[in-house]
Amino acid sequence: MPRLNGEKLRIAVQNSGRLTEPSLELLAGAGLEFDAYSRRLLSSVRNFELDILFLRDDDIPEYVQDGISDLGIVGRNLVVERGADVRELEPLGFGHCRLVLAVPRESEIRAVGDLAGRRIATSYPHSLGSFLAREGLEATVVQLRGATEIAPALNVADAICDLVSTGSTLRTNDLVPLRTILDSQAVLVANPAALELPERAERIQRILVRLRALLTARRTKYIMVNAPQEAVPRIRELLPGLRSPTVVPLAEPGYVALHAAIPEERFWEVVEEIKAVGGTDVLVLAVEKLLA
Ligand code: PRT
Ligand code: ZN
Repeated sequence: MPRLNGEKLRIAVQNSGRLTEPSLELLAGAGLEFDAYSRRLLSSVRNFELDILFLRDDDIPEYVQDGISDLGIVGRNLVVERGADVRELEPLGFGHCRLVLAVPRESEIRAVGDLAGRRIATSYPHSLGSFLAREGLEATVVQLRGATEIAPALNVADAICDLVSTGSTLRTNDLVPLRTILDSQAVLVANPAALELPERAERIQRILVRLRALLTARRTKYIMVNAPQEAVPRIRELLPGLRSPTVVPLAEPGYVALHAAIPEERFWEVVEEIKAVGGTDVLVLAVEKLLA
């Protein structure tokens, strides 16, 4: 059941954990004004018809699926594990991790196929079960609620299936990764029925536009570069900006400044190429919001 037209929109956010700060920072960065210092169950956004619900991350997929909240910010890993019927609207660029199969360094298990007939400890039984089924493997799934990484040392399991971000937990426990079964990050999810109600869908869309403007801006750099006039055609080809770059004449005859917004992932490559064709004095600025 979606929440009814006219009722305030709700977004569920983890109440205390890894995703809490980046989620709130994202909402604030998108221009939503609210007080979250006390982490009550609910906080009202002052300048948008939206309430923020603070929940355990484990509950968020179901709350959004059941329409108690229209939107949620949660790890994709949990959405997949719960098989929640929600729509993923946008990856949010934080909370990156991988669900990984790992074994003790000294283990004779060398490949995924060697897991047949073995015990695998995990708090992701559903994701692991689907992976084993896809691979046509039969293994015993040992369901744990946490501290999966110590299961092999305790001889509770021969392998583990757990989330990894830096890999330091694996190293500390002398475990080595065998295979990644899911790539995850925090995602914005929506109740599918809410997306079918025009008035709710329209408000969800407005929030999405604000979030995307911020996310795109975070992935973009604004660069200004000085160059001799004759290098402009070549530099223009190098700049993958929104439209063509802005070209401004400099006081020094024969010189111009080029301004353009470029994607962060191509930044260094582009700067090197610009310098190679005569560009100098590269100035780089962060972008606050970007609406294409
Ligand atoms: O109380 P609540 O249920 O709300 O919180 P929680 O303890 O269940 O969740 P929390 O805050 O630990 O994680 C929330 C979400 O963060 C997860 O669902 C993932 O989407 C995401 N995330 C990103 C991670 C990690 N990275 C991560 N490294 N969640 C957990 N870990 C754990 C992992 O389980 C392992 O124990 O960190 C350890 C490995 O980390 P590295 O850095 O040593 O590899
Ligand atoms: Zn949790």
